[in-house]
Amino acid sequence: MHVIDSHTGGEPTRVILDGAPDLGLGSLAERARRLATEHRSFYRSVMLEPRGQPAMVGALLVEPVDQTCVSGVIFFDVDAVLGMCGHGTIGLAVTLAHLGQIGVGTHRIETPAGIVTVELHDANTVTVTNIESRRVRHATRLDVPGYGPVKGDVAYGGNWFFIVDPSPIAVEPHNIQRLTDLAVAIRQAAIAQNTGGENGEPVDHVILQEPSPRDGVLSRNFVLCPDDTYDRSPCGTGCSARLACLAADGVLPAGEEIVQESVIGSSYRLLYQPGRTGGVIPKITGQAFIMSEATLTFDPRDHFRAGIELPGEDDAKP
Ligand code: PYC
Repeated sequence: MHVIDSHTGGEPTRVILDGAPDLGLGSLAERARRLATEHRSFYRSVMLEPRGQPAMVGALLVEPVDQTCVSGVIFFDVDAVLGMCGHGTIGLAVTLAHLGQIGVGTHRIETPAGIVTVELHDANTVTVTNIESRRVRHATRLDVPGYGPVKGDVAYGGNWFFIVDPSPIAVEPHNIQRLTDLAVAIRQAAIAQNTGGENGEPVDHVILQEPSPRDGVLSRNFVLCPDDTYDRSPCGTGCSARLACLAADGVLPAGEEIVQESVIGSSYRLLYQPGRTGGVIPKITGQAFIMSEATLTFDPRDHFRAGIELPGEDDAKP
């Protein structure tokens, strides 16, 4: 299995070029469902330590249905198949450029959440135009065991986010463990209290947000991913959900650019245009860098060939 690893603002992406199971035909959403239900051990083996690393997102290249797209892609982390992934799309565009498959310019990529476009500005800098993003609940209250009531918005940006602004815990690197514990408790409460998308979609990510102390940077976030790691980048789909909230609150006009940073200080430039159905079309600009090109091997004699699975770990999530 050949892979290329990159990182976008510190968040790793592993693009799988070959050697993955055949997901058959159908829409990308159907193939993503098949990956999630029939090939869980495959994608976990690629993401888990020692072959993978915490916070890594996989990007499986598949044939697009829409032949105007340069590629189809299904993203996943160690715990879930994702609808879309912003940092992963930036990493994918830089990887396709590295392989000589795309050049500077605009290209379409098909994801389970819909078609996104990437504008490659140079070898590392990419603007992703995401699918239409929307806020579905405003200032909704959750009772979070161990923490009490927490208010936040539920918004969609290709994944489902519960967004708390301002964060009750300072969004600082020394607080990462406390932020993680709070965000996990919020996600569990959102699921238990049926506080998700319009059609019952469960919240899969949590954002704890606050103003940034840095000049020219609007805000800083901590983003919890489905695998309980935090996004080292400001999270492209999370920024999309956040833009939908800023637009719905009337505090950010269409076309005005802001800068969003992550808890480790990596940043994206963001803006939106109005969407067709009342939401926003986000544009996210960031940079990715290639880190390695590798061949993954799965030696049958290796006790840990499927990754390190600690007892109870794979069934601990809600
Ligand atoms: O950038 O959208 C994103 C993302 C989702 C999970 C990790 N990164």
